Amino acid sequence: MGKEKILVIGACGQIGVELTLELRRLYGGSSVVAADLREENNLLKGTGPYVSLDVMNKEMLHVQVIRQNITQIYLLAAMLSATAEKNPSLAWHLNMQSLLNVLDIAKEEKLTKVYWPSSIAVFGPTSPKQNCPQQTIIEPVTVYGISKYAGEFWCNYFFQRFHVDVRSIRYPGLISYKSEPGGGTTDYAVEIFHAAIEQKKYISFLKADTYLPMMYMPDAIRATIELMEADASKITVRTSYNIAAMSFSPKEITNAIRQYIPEFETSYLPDYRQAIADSWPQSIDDIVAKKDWNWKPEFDLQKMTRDMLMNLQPNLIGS
Ligand code: VAH
Repeated sequence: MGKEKILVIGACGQIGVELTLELRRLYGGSSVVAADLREENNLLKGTGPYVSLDVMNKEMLHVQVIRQNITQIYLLAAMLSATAEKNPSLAWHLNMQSLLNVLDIAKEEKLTKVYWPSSIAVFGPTSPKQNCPQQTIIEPVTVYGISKYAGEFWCNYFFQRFHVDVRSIRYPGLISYKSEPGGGTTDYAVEIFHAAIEQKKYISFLKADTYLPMMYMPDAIRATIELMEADASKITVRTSYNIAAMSFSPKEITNAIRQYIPEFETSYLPDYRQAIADSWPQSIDDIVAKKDWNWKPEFDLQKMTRDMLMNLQPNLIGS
């Protein structure tokens, strides 16, 4: 196989920044082209090529794939759950057409691989709340969940029908310190760290006991790359893999932070995002990912909290 050339679309988003940096660390800066509608993220500057690109402009995207000799595409651009509820038709259009543009081009240009993230948001209120399995009743009630579940079937279709090697993971809520999340229902779990450090208090838009599946970004990035590097013969799921690391509530993460910032206080003012969170499972069964490609998380709530605070406010953490 010739030298791989990766295009990361949505490279300036919460996942995109860290995924681009890790792909460049593994494969070399010049082998990973970062693309986004937005201005290049400061953390990416000087680490490899950057192109301004609108994934909804299929012709322009096709030109870039050919011009840059792209062999793999990671498509991370999407409108997340909370924002999508405010713009249903725009969210559906962006989340679906971007994927169809990429899958069509991958088929035409015979790309070696495509990555596209799904989410535990595909599950709805009729799915099991605890240890929600890979295959079960799946009836999404959010635009984001509907678009991600539909996208999973498009991935499976392009694999079965056109042999496009597209792979996908249903991410839990992701927590990171390098780049801001954008418009998600789980974003409270990132905001709370910044509020704890800066104001010593936080107003949570979810109730104290709202349990959700969550994951620290380093685990999510490693899972993505392990899935993409797995031998194709090991991949038995061509919709999207469940993966899990931990589940916690706003109350629990507050207590974890208070171990380092004792005076930190959280108050609770649920908003429209509470109904979105209540429609999702509280925990995920990822036995299939463990079996197929040896998935294993490394960060739990305590380890994540320590790492987040160590990176956001080093003097908080003793030796
Ligand atoms: C969101 N962070 O909140 C995303 C994620 C499981 C949630 O997909 O929309």
